Amino acid sequence: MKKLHSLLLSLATLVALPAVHAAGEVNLFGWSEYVPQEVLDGFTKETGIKVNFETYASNEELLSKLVAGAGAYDIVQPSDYTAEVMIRRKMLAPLDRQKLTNLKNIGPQYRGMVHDPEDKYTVPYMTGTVGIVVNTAVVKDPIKGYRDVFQPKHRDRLVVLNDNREIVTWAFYALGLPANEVTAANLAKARPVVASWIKLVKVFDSDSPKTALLNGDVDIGIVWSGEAAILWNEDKKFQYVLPAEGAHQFVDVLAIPTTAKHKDEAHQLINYILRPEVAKLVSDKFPYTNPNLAARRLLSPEQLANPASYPQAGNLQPFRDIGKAAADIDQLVTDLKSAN
Ligand code: N2P
Repeated sequence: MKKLHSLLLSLATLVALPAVHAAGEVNLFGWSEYVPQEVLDGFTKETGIKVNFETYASNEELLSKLVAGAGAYDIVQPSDYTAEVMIRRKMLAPLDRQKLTNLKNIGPQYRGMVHDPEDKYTVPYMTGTVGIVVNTAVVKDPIKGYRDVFQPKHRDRLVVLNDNREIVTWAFYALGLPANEVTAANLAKARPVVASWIKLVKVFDSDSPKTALLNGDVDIGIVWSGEAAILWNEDKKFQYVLPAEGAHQFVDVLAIPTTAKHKDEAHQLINYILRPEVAKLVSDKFPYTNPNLAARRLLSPEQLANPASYPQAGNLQPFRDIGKAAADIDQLVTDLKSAN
């Protein structure tokens, strides 16, 4: 009996071996400063699947590289409005829900959202807002909105995201225009505002806008909320303000391109990231708003009290797919920057 048992055991090992060797790889194309390396290492340790990781700093960069390098990426991480574009252009593969057993950890308010009403193509990764950070040790006057930021007295004391859609939308908000009504007439109204604002900015940085604030190179920023949350953790003098005129709320998602060559591995990595203890590691390193409610329950009271990570309700709106107008926005900001 004992012999039979050990024979069966060694048979099992033999059968299992090829599976270990077959453990493949998965190519992740994600935002910079957003996916902790230890999450990817943990996945590789457990599954043997190697994760190749490349980063970008804007949705436009993601789209152009994905088109150019079709087949090179197995998981991408677009913002909601860019996922909408990709779904419309049939660039995303439908997800196999059977393989995403941890999807249940995502809060109901983050399911069936407008960019993917049936949760067919995307899984929420992190959500957040774009708002103002003020170094209150230096800036004493109250900063409530975009117009308070872009004052001549703040010339060369500002860092803002290097993101054309964001910048133009701030001007829309300041003018009282609806964020997603990107018509030629509205762009013409925004143009002089953006032109005057760009002149005041010292640093354009989407990767790590916190750095210029931490170094004291600038005193005010318009940044991703997770960057603001890191600053608050460093020093409470960095206060987060959701602009009174209105602010962008984003949901960044994980999705699998139709051209992906490792779809099974991609599902495995997405499901791994959806585990509460793994999604918690994301919050620990990059304190955005975690849509994984099971992970949120593992966060400390301090993490949940960070006003940039978990802000009180503001005037928040999502960006939507604006079709060809996205190219008009790019053109406008590129022109104004080169004229500067
Ligand atoms: C991470 C930026 C993520 C926010 N660096 C973009 N929606």
